[in-house]
Amino acid sequence: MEQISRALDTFQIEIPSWGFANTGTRFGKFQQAAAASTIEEKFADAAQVHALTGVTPTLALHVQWDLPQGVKDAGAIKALEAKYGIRAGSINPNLFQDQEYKFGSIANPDPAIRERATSHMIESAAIAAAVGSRDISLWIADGSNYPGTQSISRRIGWMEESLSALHAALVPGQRMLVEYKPFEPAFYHTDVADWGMALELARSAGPQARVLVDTGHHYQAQNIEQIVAWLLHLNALGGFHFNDRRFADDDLTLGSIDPYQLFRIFHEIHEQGAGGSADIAFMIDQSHNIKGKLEAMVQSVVTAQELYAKAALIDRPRLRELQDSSRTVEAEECFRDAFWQDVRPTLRDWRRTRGLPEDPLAALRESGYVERITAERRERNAKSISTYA
Ligand code: PSV
Ligand code: MN
Ligand code: MN
Repeated sequence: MEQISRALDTFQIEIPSWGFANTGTRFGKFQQAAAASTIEEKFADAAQVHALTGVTPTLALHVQWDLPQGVKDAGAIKALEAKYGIRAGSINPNLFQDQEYKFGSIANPDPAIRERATSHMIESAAIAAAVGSRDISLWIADGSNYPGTQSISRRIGWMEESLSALHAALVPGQRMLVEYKPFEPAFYHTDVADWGMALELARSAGPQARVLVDTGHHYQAQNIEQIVAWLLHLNALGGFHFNDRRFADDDLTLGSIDPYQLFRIFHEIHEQGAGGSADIAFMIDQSHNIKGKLEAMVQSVVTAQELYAKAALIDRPRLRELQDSSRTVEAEECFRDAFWQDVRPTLRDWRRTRGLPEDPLAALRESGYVERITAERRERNAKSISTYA
């Protein structure tokens, strides 16, 4: 109980504004009457998740979707923070939706487009400063679809220039997180395709830059926990986007396909004594359209807590001893022993002693919140056909 409590007391996880909105796949989307379509609704939903779980005090914002007027919207965000008791979390510039980004944003061969993309990132840093949020989270969707059609090597230099310009605009304490992804939307080459590229770009940008690991952004056989171990070792891990997948970047709810994967990642964090470190931003990045948005978010938060607690339970001194004497099966069983433990009763106690509902999902159902927002939002959502609010 004590071990679990200590781990959980320092565990918080950020939830994404877009996880409450109607989103879809490349092929279409199934609209949900209860989906949030205004920034206020996203704050309201986030506040509900925080009231039920107690561990989601911040909401990640996507600039184009949530602050369409840029820094001018910062005042409105501050007002929502005060009203709902939820703080703005990471600020995500949008470098992928404008028509002019067809051939890239900060790696576009057109210097005028690179310049505008860079200004957008710098404005995002200004938004972050205005709302008092630390991290600017960068997903560079740039790439190309056919061999020979873009200069892979010149684009590296353009990205370095642009990211250095952003770094120069950061205020002390701010961080820029560089997210990588192997493919999609580009299908021949992606400019920031893996952790090596992200790490090098972060390093060349400067000391306030770190790497962001999205669990859905890897090839199938890749050992993600090993990447995490290396990034921790190099003091280069800025944070995570958690989600799960079966095939590619499926954005399914966290731990739904392979909970053991996330357990192994959390183990590496505890192993290097980085549990509870404010320097590692735990964030959820999921946007499926089958589960109810609120239910899916609560489910993911609870699953994250369970897996984090399980990983904290590993008998580390014993494991080290077994590893050092290469007792393979015993070491593996020591490791798995923690994974197989049912931590849910302890989690219920932990919640009760903190005045939280023992079963946040059941409490969500009993609260009637989803029914209420469904009734309130149904008519407007039925009329809306846009993907993102
Ligand atoms: C891209 O696949 C990504 O993971 C980035 O983090 C974006 O900001 C997010 O998804 C948008 O849904
Ligand atoms: Mn992501
Ligand atoms: Mn993704």
